Amino acid sequence: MTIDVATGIVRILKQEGVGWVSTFPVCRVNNALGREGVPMLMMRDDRYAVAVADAFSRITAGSRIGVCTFQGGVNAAGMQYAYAGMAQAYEDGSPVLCITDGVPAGASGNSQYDVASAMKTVSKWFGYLDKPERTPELMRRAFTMLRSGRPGPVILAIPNATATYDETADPYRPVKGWKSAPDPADVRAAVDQLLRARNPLIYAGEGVIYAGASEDLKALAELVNAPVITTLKAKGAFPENHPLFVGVRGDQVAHYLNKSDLILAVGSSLSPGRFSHGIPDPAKKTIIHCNVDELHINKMYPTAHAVIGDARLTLQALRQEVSGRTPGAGRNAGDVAAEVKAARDQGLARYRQVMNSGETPINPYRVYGDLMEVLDLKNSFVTHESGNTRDQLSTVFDTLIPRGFLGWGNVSTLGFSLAAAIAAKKAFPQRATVAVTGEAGLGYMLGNLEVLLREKLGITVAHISNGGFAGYGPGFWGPGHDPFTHRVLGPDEVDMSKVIGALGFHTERVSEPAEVIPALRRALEVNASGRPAYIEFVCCQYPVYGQWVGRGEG
Ligand SMILES: Cc1ncc(C[n+]2csc(CCOP(=O)(O)OP(=O)(O)O)c2C)c(N)n1
Ligand SMILES: [Mg+2]
Repeated sequence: MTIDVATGIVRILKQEGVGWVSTFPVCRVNNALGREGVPMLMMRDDRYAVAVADAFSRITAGSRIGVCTFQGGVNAAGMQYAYAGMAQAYEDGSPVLCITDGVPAGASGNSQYDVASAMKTVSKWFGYLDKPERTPELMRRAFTMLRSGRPGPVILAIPNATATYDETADPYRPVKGWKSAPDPADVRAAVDQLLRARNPLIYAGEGVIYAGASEDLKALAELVNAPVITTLKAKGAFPENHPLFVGVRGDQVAHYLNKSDLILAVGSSLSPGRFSHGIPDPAKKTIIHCNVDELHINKMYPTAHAVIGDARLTLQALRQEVSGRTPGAGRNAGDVAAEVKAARDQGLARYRQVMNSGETPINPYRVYGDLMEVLDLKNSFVTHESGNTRDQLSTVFDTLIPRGFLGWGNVSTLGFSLAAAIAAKKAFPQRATVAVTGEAGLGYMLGNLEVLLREKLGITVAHISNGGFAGYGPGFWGPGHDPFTHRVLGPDEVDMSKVIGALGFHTERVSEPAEVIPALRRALEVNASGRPAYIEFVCCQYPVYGQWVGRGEG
């Protein structure tokens, strides 16, 4: 059977279980998506087309691959705008598939912007379909890259979507994806050190979530009786009501990072970027680094022992080795759980206090505390924005299931929370879904709010409305830092609930702390029937949250 390239790609996507594709027009593959009956989620700009697909891959831990299309080729306007989304997916290692038009043969060098070189900087793999017969080959490679090894975006450029080939010549079979198990000698060496350590700390990264290894992480932590911290992106990899859970950030996390003599890092790059901890006094600690590949080994800190392989297989091997060495009993280390509880209680005390605050304007922690009370934390999804909402929620929000909360951003691009909430609704339609944002994130989202109405996505946008970029307030980062770029029109000047209400959202404006819970309940109830909601919480600026440790200035 002779078919055109676009149709071939779409049929392969169907074979790979792709149920919908996010897009911003125009991309020639879209015609075949329409003809073949694959729903398109049309966003209102190209960056969000990428971000929704990216977030879908993250939220489903790569078990369902998010796919997007956008404009490319000679008129790469869409791609230039989508670049921000791809850069973010690349930065955070998200296995998203981006399909775009390629520059046709004979047209290279026509525009200033060079598609191939730009795309190579933001992808794990960039494929250019230079011959229609290669459609199955490139799709196989794409899904191999997406489902195996270190996750990252794959970009395919299709220069001629209407060229034809024989579909039966190289029949496509879905790609399974492969995992690697660690070298047993490395596992033994790691466990030697682990059992010798006085104060080991488990440092869990997002690789644990991608590997579906949360249960194994819990079992290992219990076996070695060691406290656990997670990165922002791994928040939820370990149940945050577990007695061994220390936190993502906060004084108690700093305490354990400082106190530890051994760090067992699993599924984390250990890169002290903008939004993660560094390792304080690394030369005085033994760092055991379990990662899916070598890219991050010996990167910022000397690795004492690397254990290279899939996080789940690694954790299982470590468990087995520890059990074997300690006749099933694990590591006897005293009452670690009681120490963790005391440290957590102390570290969280000042936040717990403001979670009950009756002050006006409302303290943002009051909103977070009330949100935790209203939501079923085992059947909901919350995400933050760039700014104080990230810093505050990652300090106090209790996440009980993997991806009950999406932490994101090695660097964090404003506006992603809306994309994350949309993707969460697509992934788990039954879960209450809340994006918490400040005014900067809201500004990025505004054009895309229409999508929620059109697609009947019952999501609540909770706006911590504080009239400015609170983290950039005068003097917050010391004299001279950004005090000139922090004020925007706030709740006294603009009523965003009216603005967004006029679009068709259920909206409320809440100024009284006692109204936070009832307003959230009303919003979630409206969401259940597919209507989006926006709540403006009139809040004070309160740039107080747990700090990142061991990174110096910056
Ligand atoms: C695309 C992008 N540009 C710039 C930034 C830098 N940035 C981070 S937070 C922020 C302002 C946040 O202010 P707001 O949304 O009001 O949140 P608040 O901290 O007041 O709660 C800015 C400009 C960013 N994260 N992403
Ligand atoms: Mg603000």
